[in-house]
Amino acid sequence: MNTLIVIPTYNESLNINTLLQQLSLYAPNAHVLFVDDNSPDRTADITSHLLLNNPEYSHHQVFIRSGPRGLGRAYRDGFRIALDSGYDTVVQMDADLSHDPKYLPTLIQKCQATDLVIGSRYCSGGGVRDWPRSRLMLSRFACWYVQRVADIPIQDATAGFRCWTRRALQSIDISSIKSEGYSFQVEMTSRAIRAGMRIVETPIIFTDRTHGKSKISRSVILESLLMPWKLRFDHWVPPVLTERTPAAN
Ligand SMILES: Nc1nc2c(ncn2[C@@H]2O[C@H](COP(=O)(O)OP(=O)(O)OP(=O)(O)O)[C@@H](O)[C@H]2O)c(=O)[nH]1
Ligand SMILES: [Mg+2]
Repeated sequence: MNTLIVIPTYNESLNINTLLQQLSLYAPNAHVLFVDDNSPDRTADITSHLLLNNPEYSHHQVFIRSGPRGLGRAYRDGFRIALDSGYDTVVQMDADLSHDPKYLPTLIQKCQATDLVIGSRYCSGGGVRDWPRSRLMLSRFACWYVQRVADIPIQDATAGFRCWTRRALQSIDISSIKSEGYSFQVEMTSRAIRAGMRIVETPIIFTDRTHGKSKISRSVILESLLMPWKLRFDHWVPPVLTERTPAAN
């Protein structure tokens, strides 16, 4: 089974070295694709330098995007590359070490028996470490809101630590996903459910980042409030047919 770990990066230069070491430890056979948006702190250069100078990282790559930046944009490109390159299993995770690579073996192994595995903070056994109370409450509210409004029966639908099968990613028209922030995860989950994919949550302990800054913005929060309503409405509309049977003469 060949696995690609897709990691979007924006100003994560202080985290990359530790992340690469941890990835080698916990997922030595996986390939890694960093998708960088021309980070001003030179994350892409620093990462490329580390990859060039360590033979054990020879299968890893850095993809530098051009055009407007965004988490959703980076994931859309990363998933497209993963599918075009023929990977069977695709992991997505943050670069800031909030997603502990020690969970990778479990995520990848559980994915063999299902379509999508979500590393979940809010299922039994999961949790969050070091977040201020206000941040935890915002995150819990977001998950409750998504469950209710978009009718997604997942306890941590905003989670960004996931393992997808090729089949699950192919079941989603990724280029038509519009979201940028947390909503990207929610929209992908909703589409996977609509496509009949099986989803399993596995507990993780999420730790707040120690280096670098969060990229959460007001627009990301606004999008998170609106997107669940769009998804709820989409449930009422039949999927668009992309192929037509030629009319009989
Ligand atoms: N390529 C790219 N990556 C991004 C962008 N915004 C965020 N990221 C990356 O996406 C991941 C999650 O972003 P974070 O800023 O950690 O957001 P968060 O995890 O929701 O919030 P905090 O953990 O509080 O910082 C990290 O690896 C970021 O570097 C972007 O515009 N482009
Ligand atoms: Mg983070």
